[in-house]
Amino acid sequence: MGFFDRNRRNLEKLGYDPSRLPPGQYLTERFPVLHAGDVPTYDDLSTWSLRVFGLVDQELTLSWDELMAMPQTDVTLDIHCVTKWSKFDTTWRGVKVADLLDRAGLQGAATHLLAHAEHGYSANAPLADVLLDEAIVAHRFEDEPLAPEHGYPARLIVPRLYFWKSAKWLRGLELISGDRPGFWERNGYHMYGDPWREQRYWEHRP
Ligand SMILES: Nc1nc2c(c(=O)[nH]1)N[C@H]1C(S)=C(S)[C@@H](COP(=O)(O)O)O[C@H]1N2
Ligand SMILES: [Mo]
Repeated sequence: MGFFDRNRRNLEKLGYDPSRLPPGQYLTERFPVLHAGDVPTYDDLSTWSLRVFGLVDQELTLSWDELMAMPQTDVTLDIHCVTKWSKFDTTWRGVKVADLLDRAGLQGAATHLLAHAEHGYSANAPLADVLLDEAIVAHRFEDEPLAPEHGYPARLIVPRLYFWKSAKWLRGLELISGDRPGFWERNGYHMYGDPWREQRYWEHRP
């Protein structure tokens, strides 16, 4: 029996419902770090801002303090990386994307979100997925500020989709009409990325 089968069988022994693990994934207790490029450093959050723009009535540029002053939500979720590790019951705190979009005035023509991060990283997701209650701009993980390598000061959390959609070092939320590929999507990853359907890569790659 190979590593993946043993890992899956071990779930029950650990007290987890094995159906929580999507196909082709293994469970880890660790928190691997995965990204392209360097980890940005922030000496001073007074220069940080989060821009909400595109198909909104009122473009927003929120300061760190303004983001912190918004209602805060705690979410618990299982994360699934396209490189096959999953981690259960991670807890995050942050501001609902839905609240940010309400505040900016989401326009009817918007169908998708393109998240923008430091160093030009981006990731797309349909609006329906980022309007879920668990979709947040997170600034705490397991009751601590985010570690630099996990996205400090803030990252997007897109529940239910592969974790590459959850952009670390988030700086912008762009509302667009029609789908547009982000960084990994332009490099062969799936436009949607549902772990339960193993939508890892494009089905027809050039
Ligand atoms: N800004 C940025 N966010 C990113 C990435 C990246 O390269 N840059 N990689 C994504 C990928 S592929 C994964 S699996 C997760 C990993 O998050 P972690 O390092 O906190 O585990 O971050 C996602 N967010
Ligand atoms: Mo990933």
